[in-house]
Amino acid sequence: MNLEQFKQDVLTGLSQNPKQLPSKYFYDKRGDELFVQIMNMPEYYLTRAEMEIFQQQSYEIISSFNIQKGEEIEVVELGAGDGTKTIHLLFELIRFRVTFKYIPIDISSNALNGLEHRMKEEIPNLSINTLQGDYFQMLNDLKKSPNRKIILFLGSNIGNMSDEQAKSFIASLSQNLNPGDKLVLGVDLIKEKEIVLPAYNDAAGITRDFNLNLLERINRELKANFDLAHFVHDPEYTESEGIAKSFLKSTKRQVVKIESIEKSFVFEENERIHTEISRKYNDQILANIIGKSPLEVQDCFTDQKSLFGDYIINR
Ligand code: AVJ
Repeated sequence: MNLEQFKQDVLTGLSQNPKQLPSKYFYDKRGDELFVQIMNMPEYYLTRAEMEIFQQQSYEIISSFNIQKGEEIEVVELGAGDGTKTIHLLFELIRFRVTFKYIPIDISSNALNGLEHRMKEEIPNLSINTLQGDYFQMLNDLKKSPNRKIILFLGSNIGNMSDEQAKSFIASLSQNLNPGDKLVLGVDLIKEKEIVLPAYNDAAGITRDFNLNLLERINRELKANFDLAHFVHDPEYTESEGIAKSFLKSTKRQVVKIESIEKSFVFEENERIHTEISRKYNDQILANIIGKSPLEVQDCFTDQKSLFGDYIINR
């Protein structure tokens, strides 16, 4: 992570009214660890629901790819993850004797190395080609390949984007695909507050620690003096909007100094910093995101409780 960019983003975000910080900065070493804990907590249904889809419907998912006899494909995953969902899909491709290459793309070479190691343990003769770098840069390089590509963007990772950001992401993605390529897009589905809000406000306080860790990171990396005892985790969700939002709320009037940018920021009592959005989807919202791009929805696989959806989208 680039320190100058981090300084700039913190300065810009905290100078705004209302204050905000980009959620991508959650993921330092501690943040990565806390996110693994989040995925394992009882309230965070997303990971289990998508896992169920891949465990139970990988055959139907690969059938939707319409792979021809003798066709070679490339399975390109955006964001390395831990591979535990993807492996079900790869096992199914192997069972049907499909020739494929697995190409995970991530900005973290650490994450890629871990993933490659685990995948090779499960599938010793797996043809895997990890790519470290920017998604679109890498996809552009892959565009030359004559083989059809299946792009995986799982885990509701698109959820952290605003609808505008998601639209431009989908537009850039489609520009880097060839006709016939497909996208498997994993999204959390809109549902009642009683289920969604606890996923972002767990009883054990792991999500609170995850959110507050952002301030700890700023303290450490930008020499700031946020007093974590005077900020609280403050999430909200309304089903009509379909967006879970996380905030850090100042419990008193306080001034925070950030030495490395030579700036101080005043926080009023109950003033909030907006730290994350987690967009939930349905067919209409996805249709709006896809808009006039040359993509079209083919199918959607959901878990038995319809908590989560994996959309099959055609280029
Ligand atoms: C990694 C974006 C899917 O929004 O559900 C989990 C991140 N933040 N708990 C999500 C997250 C707080 C997560 N995504």
